[in-house]
Amino acid sequence: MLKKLATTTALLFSLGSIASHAADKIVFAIGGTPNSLQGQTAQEFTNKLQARLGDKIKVEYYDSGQLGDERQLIQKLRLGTVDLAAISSIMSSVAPEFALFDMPFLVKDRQHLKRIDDEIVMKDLAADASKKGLHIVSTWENGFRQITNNSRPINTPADLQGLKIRTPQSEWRTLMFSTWGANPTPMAFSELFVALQTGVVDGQENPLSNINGAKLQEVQKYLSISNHVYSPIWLTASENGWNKLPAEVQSAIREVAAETQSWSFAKGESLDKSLLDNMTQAGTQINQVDRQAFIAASKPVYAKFAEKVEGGQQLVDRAMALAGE
Ligand code: EAX
Repeated sequence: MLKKLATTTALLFSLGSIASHAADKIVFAIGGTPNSLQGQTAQEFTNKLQARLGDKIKVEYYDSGQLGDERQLIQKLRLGTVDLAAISSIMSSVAPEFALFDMPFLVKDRQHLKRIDDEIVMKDLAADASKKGLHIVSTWENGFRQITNNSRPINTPADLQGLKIRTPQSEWRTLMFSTWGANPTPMAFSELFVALQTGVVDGQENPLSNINGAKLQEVQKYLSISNHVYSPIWLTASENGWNKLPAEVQSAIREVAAETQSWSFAKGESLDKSLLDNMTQAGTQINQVDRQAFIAASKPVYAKFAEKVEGGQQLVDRAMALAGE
């Protein structure tokens, strides 16, 4: 009897583990809203991947943090309850080298980003993430980030003095904003609308498509175009989860993700233009920041990166050398 019970238990366990790595579905989740660029990109990827995989495997896609914010999604990747997730600024909390993308005014344009992706992200940063158990599949666009707030137009860092600015849960983004004189308040994106509406924070910084996707302009008066950071968003799996996928599913994901990259850069470029027009018409007060004043005030952030992250200075130098003319 005891033996039989033990055998049954063993059988149940093995069935359980087969079920949790079932090859018949891929769970994919993001934190952003459906009409943000990351939401549109993730939907595009889901549609193409589903078409490519056919009926055998169902791609189950969840947006708007339904399965958790990005921090929780990283945990779920590790646990194996989520197979793929789009992870943005908080990637530097997993592997500090990713804070390269938190060096203000480093990425010049999308061509520059593409070169950084090929030469640095996929060669070096992906290896750094891998050591922490995460597998970077592809780099998509979250976007060039801009500052909004309810107090005044931001022209120079002095205008940020005393303002409570929500940042993602990234120590580097908070360092950037405190270096500029603001009072940074990290929180999950899903909590942001209410925090702005109730005045818990005065402002925030995000790409236009995230601002528009979450209707933040309804609770913000001023938009200051700063392009202070280009945030990529990484299509990410856990190393364990990825290695369990059949080779043909891995290559389908990789190839569809690479096609989606070009789609996301092109879409990001067009949204940056159209959304600015939308927001002007909606009555948001828009200005351009004094870029030189911000660059001058950003030196301590670069210095800290070189000091705290092993090989940090080299990463910055290599990324800058890829800027072209
Ligand atoms: O889904 O937390 C943030 O501000 C990031 O831009 C995130 O990607 C939003």
